[in-house]
Amino acid sequence: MLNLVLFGPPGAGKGTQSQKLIEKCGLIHLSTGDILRGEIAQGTTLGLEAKKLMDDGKLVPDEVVIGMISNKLDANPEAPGFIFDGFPRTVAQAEALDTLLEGKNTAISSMVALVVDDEELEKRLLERGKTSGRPDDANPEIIRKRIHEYNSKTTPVAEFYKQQNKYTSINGIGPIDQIFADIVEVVDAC
Ligand code: B4P
Repeated sequence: MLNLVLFGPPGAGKGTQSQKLIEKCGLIHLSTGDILRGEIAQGTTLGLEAKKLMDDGKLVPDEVVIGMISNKLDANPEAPGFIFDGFPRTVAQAEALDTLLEGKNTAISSMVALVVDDEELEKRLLERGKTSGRPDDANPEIIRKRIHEYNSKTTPVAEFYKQQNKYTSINGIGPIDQIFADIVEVVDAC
């Protein structure tokens, strides 16, 4: 079973590359950002709570996103593997994911981190904000707050996977197809 974590700051290309990996490898895509935006669109209590935090560039509480991922894993017992996109974003989430996968007799195969500098991230997200309708893409101040959240709470997750010898980083700047080719070379499984 191939279980891949796509890692990187907001705007690094995680969602973009996940779509290409799904087409090639037939894995199940689990994006916590997409699931949360789905909850917001449906106007659920969880969505209303999450919206306040997301619009302000903050992370949603660990227990909320861990519960969402646990439900999705249970809902896909026959999956050939998963792409985790935007999850885990804290060490507590990474530890919880290890436990959830252990309970299913599987584990994370590897983490691929997309490396992109802050200036490029801000440019990409502001560009996407012109059409995405996402409040968190529309305001440079919120984008900088998201990058700050990433630097303070999410970067330690890379260390967590480095200690398990599962971490590889890739240059996330350049043509999307070239970056995808680099990921496929690292993953080497589909
Ligand atoms: P996400 O939905 O994960 O948002 P993201 O990081 O902005 O998306 P992504 O990184 O996938 O976008 P992509 O680079 O593909 O999270 C949103 C919010 O949800 C978080 O701030 C947080 O509040 C909450 N949340 C989600 N998960 C959570 C968790 N686990 N714990 C707590 N809170 C959580 O795309 C960016 C743009 O770049 C696109 O327009 C794309 O076309 C472009 N692009 C991609 N590759 C490019 C390239 N090579 N060159 C030029 N442009 C490129």
